[in-house]
Amino acid sequence: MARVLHKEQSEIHVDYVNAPNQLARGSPSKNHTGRKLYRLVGVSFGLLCILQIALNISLRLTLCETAAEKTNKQQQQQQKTHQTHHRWVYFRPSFYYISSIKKSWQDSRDDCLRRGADLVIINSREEQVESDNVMNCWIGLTLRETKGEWKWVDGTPLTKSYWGSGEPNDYEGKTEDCVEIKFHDEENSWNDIPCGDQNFWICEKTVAL
Ligand code: GN1
Ligand code: CA
Repeated sequence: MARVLHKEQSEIHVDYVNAPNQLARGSPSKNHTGRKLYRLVGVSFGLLCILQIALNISLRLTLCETAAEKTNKQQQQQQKTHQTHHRWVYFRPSFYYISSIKKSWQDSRDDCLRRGADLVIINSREEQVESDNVMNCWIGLTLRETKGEWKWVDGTPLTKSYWGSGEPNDYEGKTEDCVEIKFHDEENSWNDIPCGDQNFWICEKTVAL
């Protein structure tokens, strides 16, 4: 193998004959590569740590957000439930809801049905007196599709009635097939009016307590 070509080179370059010994001790270039490798491993590890921390933070933030969203949703649901129930009043044995807007008889009934109730059926004097605190409210009594017989929304026929004076009268030849409580504070307070008229309404929900 090449020993030394020039004198200068012999001063500068390593004698290959001695190379195995030098390798055993570890050459400077090998040391350099090793350091590079250590540095690379170190940097990679550092990067991995940073990535892990970032992941942890983002995961925690997401979980916190999800928990906050859940609490928010629960609160909204509670609020909604409260809003839908706070206008119900209890009068044994039922809960009553008095609307704050007006609708036709059928639309009013549909609203009650959506609330798990139906238009009020008055089957006691107490119930009539209690319902009489309102004016112009639909009740669950109709002639519609009943072959001329007054019937409650549960299909039972009318036995005890509380018609106002002169009612029912199909006023001025109009078809007045639905019933409202018309006269405030009078026991005989019912009036027949056209089912398409706009009125407030009373829903009744019977619940076993
Ligand atoms: C009449 O005038 P008013 O609205 O109080 C009528 C009722 C009718 C109603 C129709 C004594 O009541 O029977 O259903 O119009 N009252 C009388 O709008 O005839
Ligand atoms: Ca009438």
